Formats: sequence, structure tokens, C-alpha cells
Amino acid sequence: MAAETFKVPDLGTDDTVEVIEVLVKPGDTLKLNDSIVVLESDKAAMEIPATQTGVVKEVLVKVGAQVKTGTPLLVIESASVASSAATSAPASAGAAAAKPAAKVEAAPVPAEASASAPKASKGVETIAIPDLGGAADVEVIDILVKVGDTVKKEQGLITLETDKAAMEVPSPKAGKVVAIKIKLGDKVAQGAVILDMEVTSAMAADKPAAASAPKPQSVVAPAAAATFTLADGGAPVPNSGPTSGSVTLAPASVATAAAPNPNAEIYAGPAVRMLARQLGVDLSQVTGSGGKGRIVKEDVQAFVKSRLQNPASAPAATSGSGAGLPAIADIDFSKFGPVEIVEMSKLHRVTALNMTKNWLNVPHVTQFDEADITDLETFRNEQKALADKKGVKLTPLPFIIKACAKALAEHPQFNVSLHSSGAKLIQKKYVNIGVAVATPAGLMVPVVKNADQKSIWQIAKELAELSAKAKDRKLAREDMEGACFTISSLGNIGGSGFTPIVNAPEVAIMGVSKASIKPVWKNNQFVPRTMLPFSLSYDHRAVNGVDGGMFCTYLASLLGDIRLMML
Ligand code: CAO
Repeated sequence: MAAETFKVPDLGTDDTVEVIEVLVKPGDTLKLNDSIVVLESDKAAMEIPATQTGVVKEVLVKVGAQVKTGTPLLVIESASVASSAATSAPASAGAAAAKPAAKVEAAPVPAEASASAPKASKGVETIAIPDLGGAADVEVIDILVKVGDTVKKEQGLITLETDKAAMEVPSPKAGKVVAIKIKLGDKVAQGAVILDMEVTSAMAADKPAAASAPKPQSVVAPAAAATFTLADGGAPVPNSGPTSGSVTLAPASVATAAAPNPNAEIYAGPAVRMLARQLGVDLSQVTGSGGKGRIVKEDVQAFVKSRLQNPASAPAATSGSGAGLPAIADIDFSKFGPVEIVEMSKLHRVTALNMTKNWLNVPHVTQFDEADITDLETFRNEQKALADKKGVKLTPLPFIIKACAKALAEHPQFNVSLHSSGAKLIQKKYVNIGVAVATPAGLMVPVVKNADQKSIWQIAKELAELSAKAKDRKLAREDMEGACFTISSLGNIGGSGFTPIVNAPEVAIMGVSKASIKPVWKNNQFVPRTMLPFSLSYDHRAVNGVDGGMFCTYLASLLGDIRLMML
């Protein structure tokens, strides 16, 4: 047995990175691929796996240490040397990193990619998933760009996630995105086409030889930001050097990227994510104590401890159970007839989790009312010709959005969020209205910003654009942020009332049902009026019943006489 120094493998950069977790201690027996430390740059976090077996004699770094390629990490009494890459890394791998041409190459096009890849037109290149070290069925959890975006070289295009790591795939080129060929939730492997890019000429000119001779369906693999690839099972493994011939991925990025992704705010390394999964902890509920709010293992452990000590206050850890509630048992339905197991989309799972959280956390009250929209409908129908001319579909919904914006301005107690301390309210001075949009993939809630300041035409136009984007899964994170209040409309479907679930941290939501002509007692006789049934669910911690009633009455009066909206 010989003592050997285990060093930081090639990071593909000369920059220093921070040690954010040390996962071993003296005396530990290391197996191949055991994680040793977690390193973090300003772009990503990555685990460094053991490339040899042995017993840890000494740990040479502490949390917070700044390290770079070649920095000694451990002294190991080595049992067997599985790879000399790590111990000899600096010279050979450093040379690899210094060769940018080796980082970009034409990736082989698998049959399915060839079939689906459109013929690249002049100046348009197809960007594909690079070598994932053999990993297949890796899930796309985030799409970070949209058609029309101008992308810089190395800018993240998508985020992939395996059981062990999340990673951004950086762009190998600068250019403009002309088509996205991938969807959230897709399971991908090397060669799958991500997007088509109109590469800026400067970048096109410096294409390396291997990539610059595109065959009809040539694919450009993203450049390596560091020489880590995904091994089977997804653990980042240092490359053995320039001879590997594989294009490598950016290091595992914690999901900090912008997009409609529930994990977007979660800042945690793969080891922490794995621990959370093992313990059934929803990381979105854990407060990070590390730098920049990063969640460390101790935070997960403290979270579990606090939940065990205070089970009554524990929110659901999953969409199906938690909060001290008895779980609903899985049943073998195949005993009763044929069944099929269908994977829920990520969006569906997120929606389910949010619904559970909101249902369990918010003490709901739902008030029902009706608005007489006879005059509104007459007016709306009179505008049809103008609407057609403007190319805008004028449904009752833009009027309802405008009325809600006015009602929120007049009843500011509905335009608040509760602070987690339970002792403060956050009063909002802006009026943004979210609208639930059903899409084949699940429910999305784009937001009409500053609806109080917009005309009904503007709102109608924006609503059409947002709902089209939602249905095409093109909504950006900004399109779904910042709602003060939500409207869920089933008006085109039917029903006479329902109890929508408050979209916390908002405190109220309106449910719109289908308008119909009803006999209404007016001036000592029944007259036919178009009545719109609606409901208002509110958080009874923030809003009392009287206010709920007054809000509904006010809303009904605005919809009954839209001139009031101008006052
Ligand atoms: N009463 C009667 N008719 C109504 C109505 C109402 N409350 N609301 C809409 N309609 C009519 C419209 O006028 C339109 O009829 P015409 O084509 O004859 O003009 C028709 O229903 C279809 O409207 P629409 O659905 O295209 O447009 P919208 O502005 O009402 O709604 C949007 C837009 C994006 C909200 C909708 O397309 C959608 O996705 N609805 C589903 C909402 C949903 O899933 N809610 C979640 C419920 S549970 O959380």
C-alpha cells in the first residue's frame, strides 16, 4: 500500500473554485466514484468522485478553500489505482484544456436525431446534446432560451438532470436561436437535437475543422466548459485527457437557471439533492445556510429534525402525503381490470405539489356571487367588428381582468402576501393579474402585468399572446412571475360555480363560470338577464369574511356597469 495524493482533476479552466462541501474524513474507506468534495464556481457545482480505492489518511482542504486543477485534496493509502488521471491530472489534462479545438467537434448523429434534425440552412447550425458519458434517458428539466434569443458562446441552453446531477448544456457558439427542437420532460441522450442556431459570422468563421465541414445534418456539440463527463448513472467523472475524444459537458449545475422550473430557486449540490431524495425532503422548503443561500447537508438534516419535532407544522413533503396525514395506500388496480401506468409530466407533478401545499397551508373560504353582464355583453358584441379589425378576440375575460384590477386597487387588503413570520403583511403597490391557462402539458399561470394601467384592448391582446405562448410551452419565467391575484376561468366550459384553490403566496383567486340568460326579478317583473356566476376563494388569515363579501359585491357592480371601471 502506497500513500498517494489525490488532486483536483482538470476543471478546464485556470480559475479557482470554492470547496463547498468535504464529503470524506480521515479513516474513511473510499470506493470508486465515491464523492470526495463538492466544488463550486459562480456557474455550477460539481462533485469530485474518487478514481481510486483506498483509505483516506489526510484531508488537505477545508470548506471555503479555493482550489484549482491540480490542487492536492487528499492523501490516500491506495489499495488499487483505478485511474491515474486524478493523480497525474495537471500536466496531461491541463494540456487538454488548453486546446479549445478539442472541445468542439461534430458529434455522431444517432438515427433518431438524423431523422428529426432539419436540414441546416446556410448559416444555421444544429446544436445537439454532447457526449453524456453513455448516460441515456436524461431528463430535460429546463429550457433556458427561446426562439429569437441572441445567445452568447457558453451561455446555458438547457438543463439536464439525472438522479445524481443537474447540469447546464452550454452553447458552443454565439448566435440567434431560430428553432427549439426539445421539450421540457424529454428524455435525451447524446446527439439529440437541442435547437437550430443562426450562428454569428464571426463565430462561424472560427469554427474548428472537425465541425466546419457540416454534412447535410451535421451536428455541433456544445463546447466543454470543464472536462467532466457524465458517467453511467450520472456522476461527473474527470476525463482522462485529450485522448478521450469525447466532447464534455459543463459541470453539474445546480438548478439556478431562469425558466418555468420549480427547482429554479433551489441552490444545492448533487450530494445534497441525493440526501434530500433519500429522506423525502422537498428542497424548495429548505432554507440554505451556505453562501448565496446554498443548501448544505446540515440544512436538510436540520429540516428533517425540525419536522420530526413539530409534525403538526410540517407541510407535505410530496404531493401525496405528509403533514402528519395518513398516506393514501397504493392499490394494485390490475386486480380489478386492465390498467396502464402513465408518467406524470414534470409540470403536472409540480402543479400537484403546489396544489397540496396551498390546500394544506391556506385556510380557504369561498364566496359565491353572480354579476349581471347583460350590458357588458351588449357592449362587447358591439365591438366585434372593431375587434376583428384589430385582430383581437374580445371575450368577457379581459373585462373581468380589468374589473379585478380595479377591485384590487379599491380593496388593497386583497393585494397582499403573508410574511412567513406570521406577523407581517406585504402590501403590494402594483396590480398584476395571473390567468390560469390549461395546456396539454398541464396548468400554467401567465401574468398580465400592471393590468390596472392597461386598456381592455391591450389586456385582450396580451392575454391572447400569453395563452398562445403557454399552449406552445414558450412562456418565459418572467411571464409567470409576480401575480398579485389569479383568475381561473371555466367560462368557456360550463358549470355554475367552483372553489378555486388560492395560488399562495397570493391571498385570493377568482373562479369564473359560464354566463347564461336567466330570469331576474327587476322592477316588479322577471326579465331575461345574462348572469355570470363567479366565486372568490381567499386566505382567511389575510382577509375577513366581510371584506370577501364586499370584494365580490364590488366586482359584480363593476361587471354590471363597466362605466364604473373608469371612475
Ligand atoms: N361565459 C360564457 N362564455 C364565455 C365565458 C363565460 N364566462 N368566458 C368565455 N366564454 C366564451 C368566449 O366568449 C368564447 O366564445 P366566442 O368564441 O363565441 O366568443 C369562448 O367561450 C371561448 O373563449 P376562450 O376560452 O377562447 O377565451 P377566454 O378569454 O375566455 O379564455 C383562456 C382564455 C386562456 C383562459 C382559456 O383559453 C383557457 O385556457 N381556459 C381554461 C382555464 C383553466 O384551465 N382554468 C383552470 C381551472 S382549475 O384550476
